[in-house]
Amino acid sequence: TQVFSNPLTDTSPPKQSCPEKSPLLQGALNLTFEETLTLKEVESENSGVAEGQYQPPDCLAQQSVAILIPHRNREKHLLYLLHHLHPFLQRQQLHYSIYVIHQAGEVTFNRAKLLNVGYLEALKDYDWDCFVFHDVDLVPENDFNLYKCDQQPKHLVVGRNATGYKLRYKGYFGGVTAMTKDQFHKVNGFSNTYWGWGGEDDDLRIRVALQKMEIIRPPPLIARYTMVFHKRDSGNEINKDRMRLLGRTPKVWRKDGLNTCSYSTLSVERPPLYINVTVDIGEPM
Ligand code: UD2
Ligand code: MN
Repeated sequence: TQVFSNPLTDTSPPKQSCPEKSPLLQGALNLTFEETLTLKEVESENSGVAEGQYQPPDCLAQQSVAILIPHRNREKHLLYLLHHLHPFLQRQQLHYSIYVIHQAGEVTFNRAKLLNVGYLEALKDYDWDCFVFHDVDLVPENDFNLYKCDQQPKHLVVGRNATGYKLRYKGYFGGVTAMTKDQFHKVNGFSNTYWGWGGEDDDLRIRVALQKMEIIRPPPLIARYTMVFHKRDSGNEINKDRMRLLGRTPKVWRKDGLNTCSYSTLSVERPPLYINVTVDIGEPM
């Protein structure tokens, strides 16, 4: 567990809570994606971040938030996201850490299981209030889109550039979502059984509905994202089994999720801007 100040030696006056609404917010942002951007530059722009973690310097954050990013072979997207997300979160006056959960090896990608691993690993560092499950290629366009948790699970991507900023379909719950520690625990996390592209976000929606929770969204003009262009990755082919899996979720969710997520952590590295958890999550059965 991270210690930020030593109460025995710290003589600074106790901090006040940060205001309900941060005075630093700017609203709609002008995003850039420079081909020549480097990690060194992003590091020097974010000197307040250490080992992936940040605290507002002069007030006590309203929430402590772990950002979890599933990742493999998308280094450029990760760089763009770090570049935009760090200042964005700092303007929101949050205490946060960014975790990148990197799937080792070449077997089929499993976004949902990586996010379960991220939740379990992040809780070893700190008792986070809130978890944001975040695609590596989605950059938020407006900092009124608060990365805080609410009374109900929150879907932060109403629209994005490629789809005319419209909700893709009713109930859509992909891309970027925020759930409290308790909300996510209550649904037993994500399913571990979705290998390849698709279905895992709908599965989470079913779990949320089974707990009589309701998905909330910020206003469409705020919940906007730019998705960095990409093709389908090799190793993440469409999951043809996803409809069948979705049919059995109500029966199996208690026995498929956080409580059955087995993996081995290969390394946990802490470069300045994120915590890099490299994990072997096994392969489809
Ligand atoms: C949609 C959803 C996404 C997820 C996916 C289906 C949106 C905006 N996003 O994304 O949340 O439900 O469909 O699984 O609707 N990744 C890697 N390396 C890989 C493959 C995937 O890092 O080789 C990660 C990365 O964080 C990526 C995410 O997985 O953003 C989702 O994969 P995608 O971007 O290929 O899928 P997409 O855009 O259709
Ligand atoms: Mn994508």
